[in-house]
Formats: sequence, structure tokens, C-alpha cells
Amino acid sequence: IKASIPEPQRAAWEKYAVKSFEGQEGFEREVVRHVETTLARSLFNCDEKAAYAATSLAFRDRLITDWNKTQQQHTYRDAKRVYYLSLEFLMGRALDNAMLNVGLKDTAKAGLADLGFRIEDIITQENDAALGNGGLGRLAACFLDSLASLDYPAWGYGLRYRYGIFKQEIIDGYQVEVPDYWLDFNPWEFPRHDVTVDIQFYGNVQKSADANGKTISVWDGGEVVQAVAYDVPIPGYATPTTNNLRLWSSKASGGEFDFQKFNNGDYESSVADQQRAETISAVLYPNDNLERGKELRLKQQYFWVAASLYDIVRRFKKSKRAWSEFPEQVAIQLNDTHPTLAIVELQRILIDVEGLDWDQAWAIVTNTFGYTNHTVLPEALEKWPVSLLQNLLPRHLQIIFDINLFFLQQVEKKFPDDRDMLRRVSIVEESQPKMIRMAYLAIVGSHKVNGVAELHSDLIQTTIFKDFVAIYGPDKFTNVTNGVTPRRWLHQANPRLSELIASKCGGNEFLTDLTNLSKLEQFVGDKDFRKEWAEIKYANKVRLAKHIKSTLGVTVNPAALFDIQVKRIHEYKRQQMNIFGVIHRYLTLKKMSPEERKKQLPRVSIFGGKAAPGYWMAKQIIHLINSVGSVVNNDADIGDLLKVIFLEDYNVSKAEIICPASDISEHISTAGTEASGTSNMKFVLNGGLIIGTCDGANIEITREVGENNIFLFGNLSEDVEDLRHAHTYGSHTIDSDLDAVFKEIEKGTFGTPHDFGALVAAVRQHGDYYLVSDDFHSYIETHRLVDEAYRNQDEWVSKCITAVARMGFFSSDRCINEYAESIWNVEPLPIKE
Ligand code: Z2T
Repeated sequence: IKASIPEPQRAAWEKYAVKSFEGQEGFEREVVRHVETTLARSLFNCDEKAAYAATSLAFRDRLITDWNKTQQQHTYRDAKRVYYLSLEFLMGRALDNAMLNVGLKDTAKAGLADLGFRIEDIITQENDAALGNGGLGRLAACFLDSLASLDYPAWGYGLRYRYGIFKQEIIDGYQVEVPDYWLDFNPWEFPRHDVTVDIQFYGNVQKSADANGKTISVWDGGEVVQAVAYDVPIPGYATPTTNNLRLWSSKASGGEFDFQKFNNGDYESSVADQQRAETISAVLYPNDNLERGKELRLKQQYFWVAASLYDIVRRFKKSKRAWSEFPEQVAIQLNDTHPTLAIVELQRILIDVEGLDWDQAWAIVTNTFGYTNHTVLPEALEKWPVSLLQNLLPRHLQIIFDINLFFLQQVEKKFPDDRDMLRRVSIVEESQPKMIRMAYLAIVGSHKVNGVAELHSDLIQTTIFKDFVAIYGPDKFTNVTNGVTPRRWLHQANPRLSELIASKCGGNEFLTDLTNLSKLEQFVGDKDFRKEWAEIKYANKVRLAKHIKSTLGVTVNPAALFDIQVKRIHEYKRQQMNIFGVIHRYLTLKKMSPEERKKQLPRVSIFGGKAAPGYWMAKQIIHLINSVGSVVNNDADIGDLLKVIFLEDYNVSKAEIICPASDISEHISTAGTEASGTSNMKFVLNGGLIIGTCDGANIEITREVGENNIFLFGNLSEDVEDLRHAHTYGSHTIDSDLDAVFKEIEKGTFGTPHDFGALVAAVRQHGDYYLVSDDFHSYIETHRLVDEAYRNQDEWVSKCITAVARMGFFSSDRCINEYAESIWNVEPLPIKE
């Protein structure tokens, strides 16, 4: 590496090198300096927004020093890097995380107090970076945190959406979407106007001959859009390692407008070109577990993938290594099929641009990529019409056809005369219109394919990808059970619990090795410890109750059992079953005498989550929840015994308040539909129990915490197919309690019955695809057991402590170490001072 500063001047650079602040005094000095100079505010005119800005800038400066050092060392030491390609990074807020990771939150708290601010008021000024939908995007964010905390050289690559996931308002009980313009002030990103890539779309492919007479394909014409890099530092916890998240923003290539057009008086069309280019990175598609096949989405995918690969290849080429060493320097993980075009793009670069022959290139490609599948739901599996690809990416379509041809020849050899096998596994679906199956392309182009929990990984190998296991053998497929970062989801969200745990587990080591939590188990019998534990839970419930009061105006009793379901609204996640269960509880209470009612356990049923804007049924569910709430919450017979709350605009920063406040949380998807789930882990880690089906990671949570410390119910995944079949072809009788709930809805108790007709009909008339009726009885029965268990507070708290003590497995650190060892073949590279 050649440094740009010649020897004689180096001493001066070293002498004036930036030293980051250390103590409280240094911090305050930096805050005041930023207020006065960077923000150009007069000293005594500093509001909370300005104090947030200045505090962030002070911490940002601190991160930059470590960030530069990390990137220099990773480059200089030439280590293998991991590239995590994800269309979604649901990061949440950065300031609190940065303060905790560099170990200076207490310093900042004291410093801000000295300047007249409460740190909580400053932290909450920040907009969430909400560049994701749900679990998939949050998983990517937890992974970045673990990669940095474990000192792995790694970059994330994504899109810099101008609008993240919409903000949700509830008006008259219905969801209304409001745009999330989050970039008005974002101190955490660094525009790299010098790091740009021109991305080509449309055009034509011509065959021609190179100097040696070899036929080559030339892709030309079409339109070009420029990708501009924006970098976000990702600090590790208690380590100088600071990795990079590079987000691409689109703009018109060649500057603001096309001056040719502009000067010819074609002002409008030159502005239109600019806007079309900027549209690519304008907005996150707001669907969770659904693909709608829109051209702009495909453009986003190619734009991001092509810019990222250009960047990765450019970096590799600086090392002057042979191409065959590419997979030893580069591991690329595909977060679902969204970046699958990266496989095709790398093959294109290697054969069309770098002149490698097909087989040599393909070996490099397949050894570089790993593919993570996140769902088995058919409506979420990506397929693109051949005609769309032909138009947008003609050369890529040719390469896909060739990949498919060679793949099918290989299959043919292994399974001669099995025409149906060839039809089933072909990357090109011979439908009308023809479609490219992206998951199949991702499998064929990767060396490892993984699911995200044991059941899910088994399911993909025995159902949707069964043929590929037969073709490649079982070793190509593996499981890596999801995890969550204990820094954000325990230490940051629940500081008091984290402190209590530290006092019993010999300090903060559990934050970097979560298996240390097991030391808690020896204190389960300690009465004082249990009391402190229960007090912290209560305080967290008070905090949530205050939030509910201030946002919804509803008073809830923090001594009641808090029952929480927060996640994207989806029929497979069965929020409808939850609200039907709440109605059943309401009817049961109404039937009781006042004396009997007095003996009942008060409960607060809390919901939260966004519905995709085009998902009509999910919006009906939200409406029903709110309608039930307005009846139940105002019923004098019921009082505190039951409250129904729908929290507006569930997001990462709200989850940090919600997760620590649950007594019980709901993870009740139809068995076999939720690939993993990760909020289940967050809730248990924060000392709440869960009620759940035998689905996704619930099964492994049960294995770890023990059957006595979880409430499982419902049909098993292996029975789902037969039950569905019976609904359609046999006689379908509805559970009698559920039927009573439906009749009450139809009486108009919760408003115009017609409004909820579709929710009832889905169960009664349309085959109850999600098995709500089949599971209803055991669901209600299990909730009765929850009430019963909660009455014995001593036992309840013991269960909670035991469960937390056994949650070590679900750290995203464990998960990242598994990826590193079994998929990426990379090792940590701690930064030297
Ligand atoms: C998503 O959040 C998930 C899967 C998807 O499949 C898409 C999205 Cl946006 C295409 C979720 C799963 O539903 C959830 O079970 C899992 O825990 C999470 O991904 C992370 O793996």
C-alpha cells in the first residue's frame, strides 16, 4: 500500500491527528463546539433537537477514528471479507447503540445533565433508520452488530431508500399510511460522491469477435443510471472494530440534468429523466413475505446488486491476485432471493468483461455465494417473467438460460429419462407466461443453502427444495438458527435487567458470550433476587403503560397480566385468532356474576404491527382489533379485567420499550409457516414467557428453556396438509366457542357486522387455510393455564428467570460464528492498536 503523504510531511500529520474525546469534559467540549460551529446555533438557543444533533456528531467523530483504522487494517492485512447483501436493514436508532458500544453512555449522561438535558429526551429525538419490513431486515441489522462485535471483516450492502417503511396512523380504527421521510438530518451517513458506478438497463446484445476470433457478447444501448455510495459506520461492542454498511443511492448519470436536452429547450424531459433515475432508490417496498413482480422492484434489485459487485470486484482487483483466488478473498451472502441477480452479474463480469471461460468463471461464482432462505410461503417465492428480464436485462437472461442448460444437463446425467424431474427443477418455469424461479437460480449458483431454524431447514429440504437435495446431496443444505443481538435487545432495551444480570453473572461478559446467562439459574431460589427481578418487570410495565396513556389516552393497570403480540400483520401469524380469543374472554367475563368477576385475573391484550398497504385482509384484522378495543375498554362491567390496545406504528425503537414489558407474548403462527421468528427470542430474553405453536424457533426455544417454561399449543406442522384437505373435501365443523364469537360479531356488538364478514368467512366458508378453528380450543385452554400459572407469582418469576438463564443459544453472535465456520470460511481479525 502506497501512502499518499511523503515521508517529510508525515510527522506533521501525525502530530495533528484527531484524538477522540475521552472523559465528560471532553464530551461536553465537543457538544458545545458542534452546537456553535457545525450547527451554527448560539449557545443559549439549543433545543433538544440541536442537543441530539451535537451529541450524535460528537459520537460520530469518535466512531470515525476507529472506522478508518479498521478499514485500513482490513485492506492492509488483505483478509477474506464477508459481504452481506440485503435489500433491507432495519437498523432503528444509532446514537444509544454507539454510546453503549464505545462504553461512554454514562459519560454522556452526566455531560448532558451538566448542559441541562436528560439523556432519554435526547436519544428519542432520533428518527429510526427503518429500511426494512420486519424480521428479515432486523436480522440483517443484528448480524451487522455481531459481525463487528466479533471482529469479522464484513460489509453490508443495501439501498439508501429516501422513504423507509411507512409510518402507521390509526384513524377511526383503520390503518393509514404516512410517508417516512427520515433523511432531513442523518449524521450517521457519509456521502461518497467519488464512489460512483454507472448501471446499465435495457439495450441489446450483439455477438462479435474479440482479437483472437473468439465470439463474445456485447451489451450496449439502453439507459444508464448512476449509483452513489453512502457509508454508515457499524461499531462493534467493546472493540475498536467498526465495519461499513454501504448504501447505494440512484441519480441521473452525468449530473443533475442532461444539458444537451436542457439547452435544446427540452427542460421538462431532462427533469423527467432525472426523476426516473432517482425513483429507483426512492422507496422501500412495504411487503413482508410477499412478492408482487413489479418492474421497479427488479430495477432496484439489479441496480443495487450491480453497484455492489462492481465495488467488490474493484476492491479484489487492487490485490492483484489471480481470479481463482476470488472465493478465498470474498464471501457473499444472499439475504433471501432478492440479490440473486448477483450470481448472474458476477458470471457476466467474469466472462464478458474479464474474458474467463465459462467453467472457470462458474466455479468462482458458486464458491463465492451462499443463499439464505427465509420462507416457504408460495406467495413470497420470487419469480420474474422472462419477458420482463428480456427487456430490462437481455444479457443476463441469456446467461440464465445457459446456467439452466448446463444445470439440466447435469441433472439429466444423474437422473436419465426423468423428464418430470427436469420440468420440476428447471430455473425456467414453462408456464404462460414463462417465469424465472429465483430460488432455484440461487441454489444452483451457491455452495451452501440455509434455512433459519431447524424445522424450517428440514421443511425446505423435504418440500420446496426436495429435488435439489436429491441432485446435490444433503451437504449443500444446512441450518443456521437465527439469533438476536443481546446488546440492543437486552442491555439497551432493558438497562435495569442487564445490570441485575451483570451483578449475578460476574460482570458484563454475558453481553459478548450469552451462554454466561446460565449462571443465573443458581439464583432462582433466592427470594431477594426474585423480588428485584419482579420489580424490574413491573417498572418496565409502568413505562409501557405510560406510553399507552400518552399515545392512546387509555389507562392500563401495570399489575394486570400484559399479553403482547407485536409483529407484521399477516393471516399466517394469526392475529385474527388472538382477537377472536380476546372476544371469547370478553364474553366469558360478561356471563359471570359480579362476585365471580372479582376473582378473575386482570389482563391487558396488546397488539401492534403494520399491514402491507395492499393487504386488505390484514387491514380488516387491524380494524377488528380496534373495534373490539373501543367496546371492551369502555364497558363498565369489565373495568380493569380486560383492556385491548393497538399500539400505533410498531417499529424498532418501540420494540425496545415493548419487549421488556411483557408477561406473556404471542407467537402463534400456523405450524410450518413462520420460518423462525425472532421477537420470540427478544421477549424471552427480557424475562417474559411465551405462548406459541410448534413452529419456527419456538421449537428450539422449548428445547433450551424446557417444556415447563413455555406454553405450547396447537396442531403440528406434519398434520397441516391433512387438516386443510379435510376442510375442503370433508365436512368442516367450526369450534363451538369460536362459533359463539362469530355470532357475537354478527350481532353487531363490535360495529357493523359486514365490516368483519371476510374474517369470519375465511374460517367458515373458505376452508380455514390457517387452521384458526382447529387450534382455537387448545389456544383458549392454554390461555387458561397461563392465567392459572400467573396467580402463583413466585413460580412465575422462577420460570422467567430459568428461561432467561437458558437463552444463551439465541445470540446472533452464535449464529454469526456458525455462518463464519460452515459457510463463509472466515476468521476474526481483531484490530491492533
Ligand atoms: C421476512 O421478514 C421474513 C421472511 C421473508 O421471506 C420475507 C420477509 Cl420481509 C421472503 C422473516 C420470516 O417471516 C421470519 O420467520 C424470520 O424470523 C425472519 O424473516 C428472519 O429470518
